[in-house]
Amino acid sequence: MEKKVIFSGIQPSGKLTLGNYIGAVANWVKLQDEYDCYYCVVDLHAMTQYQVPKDLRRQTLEAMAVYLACGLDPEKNTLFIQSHVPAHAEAAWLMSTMTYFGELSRMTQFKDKSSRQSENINAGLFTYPVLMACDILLYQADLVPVGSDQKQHVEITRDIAERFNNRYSETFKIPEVYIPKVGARIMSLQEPTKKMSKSDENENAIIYLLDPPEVIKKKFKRAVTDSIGKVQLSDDQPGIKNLISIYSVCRNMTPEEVVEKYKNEGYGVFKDAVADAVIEVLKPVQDRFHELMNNKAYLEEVYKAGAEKAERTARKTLRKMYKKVGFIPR
Ligand code: ATP
Ligand code: LTN
Repeated sequence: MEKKVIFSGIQPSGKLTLGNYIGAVANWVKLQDEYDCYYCVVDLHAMTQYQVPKDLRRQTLEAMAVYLACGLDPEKNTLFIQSHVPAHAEAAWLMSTMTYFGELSRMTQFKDKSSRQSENINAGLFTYPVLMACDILLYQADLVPVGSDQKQHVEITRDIAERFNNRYSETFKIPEVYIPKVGARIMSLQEPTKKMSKSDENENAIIYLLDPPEVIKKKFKRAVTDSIGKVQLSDDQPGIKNLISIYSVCRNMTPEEVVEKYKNEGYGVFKDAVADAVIEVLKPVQDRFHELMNNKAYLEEVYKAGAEKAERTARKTLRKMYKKVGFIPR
C-alpha cells in the first residue's frame, strides 16, 4: 500500500524557536517513518515581512540545517526550499482567482499581522493562505502537521480544494490538519497569553533552538508567572500552564504527571527544572546543527535533491490543474 503524504513548512523569517520545535518539527520527526513527507522552508512566505537579503539567505540555510539537526532524514523525507520549485508560485496565481476577498479577510493571522506591521500590509500578507494552500495541494497531502495557529489556514485550503474539485472535477486530495495534543501553542515567556513567535521583538519572550544553556536558564528564570504560587493547571495561570506544557513535552510526561511531581515545589525550583529539560532536549540538536553549518556542501546536496524530487510531484499536479481549467499545453 502506498504511504500517505504529509506536507509542512516553516518560514525562514528569523531564528527558529522552541514553539516551532514543539509545535511542528518534533512531530515531523515522529511521522517520517510512516508517511511520505515533504518538509519545506517556505521562503516565499517569509517575504510577507521585509527581510534583509543576506539575513534571509542565512536563515533559510539555518532552517534547513535545523530540520536535519532535529532528526529529519533526507533519505526518508523530501526536504526542500519553496522558491526552488516554481510550481508553488504558479499554482498560487491560479488559485487566487478561486479564493474570495471575504474569506481571506477573516483569517486571524492576517488580522494579527496587519495590526503588528501596520506600515507594511502588503498584498502578499493578504493572499498568504492561497500560497500555503498550493504548497499543500500540489503534493496531494493527506495530513498537515502544524501548531494550532495554522488550523484556520488548513481549513481554507480544504475549502479552496473542494471548490476546484466541484468546478472542474476531482483533482485534489482534501487534507486534514494534525495538531499535537500537548504543545500545539507554546506561549510567550513574557506575555503568556500570546503565542511564542520568532518575530516577537522581545528576546526574553522566546527560547531559540540555538540559545546556549545559560541563556535558556536566564530566560526561564525571568518567565512571567503569577502570584498564586502553586504549580497546577489553571486558566488563571497561563504562565505556569505554558511551563507545564513545555516540561511535559521535553520529559515525555502528561501535564497531570508534571503537576503531581511539582505541586509542592516553588516556582523557582520548577523553572529550573523546565530549563534543564529544555537544555537536555536541545543539546544534541545544537551540536548537530553546528556540524551541519560547517558542511555547506552537504546542505546544498540535500536541498538540491529535495527540490528535484518535489518539482516532479508538484509539476504533475500543476499540469493537471492547467489542463482542467482550459489552458492550452505548450
Ligand atoms: P512568525 O513569527 O514569523 O510568524 P512563527 O514563529 O509563528 O513565525 P512559523 O514559521 O509561522 O513560525 O510557523 C512554523 C510552524 O511552527 C507552524 O506549524 C506553526 O504552527 C508552528 N509554531 C510556531 N509558533 C508556535 C508556537 N508558539 N507553539 C506551537 N507551534 C508553533
Ligand atoms: N503558514 C505556515 C507556514 C507554511 C505551511 C505551509 C505550513 C507555509 N506553507 C504548508 C504547513 C503547510 C506558518 O507556520 N506560518
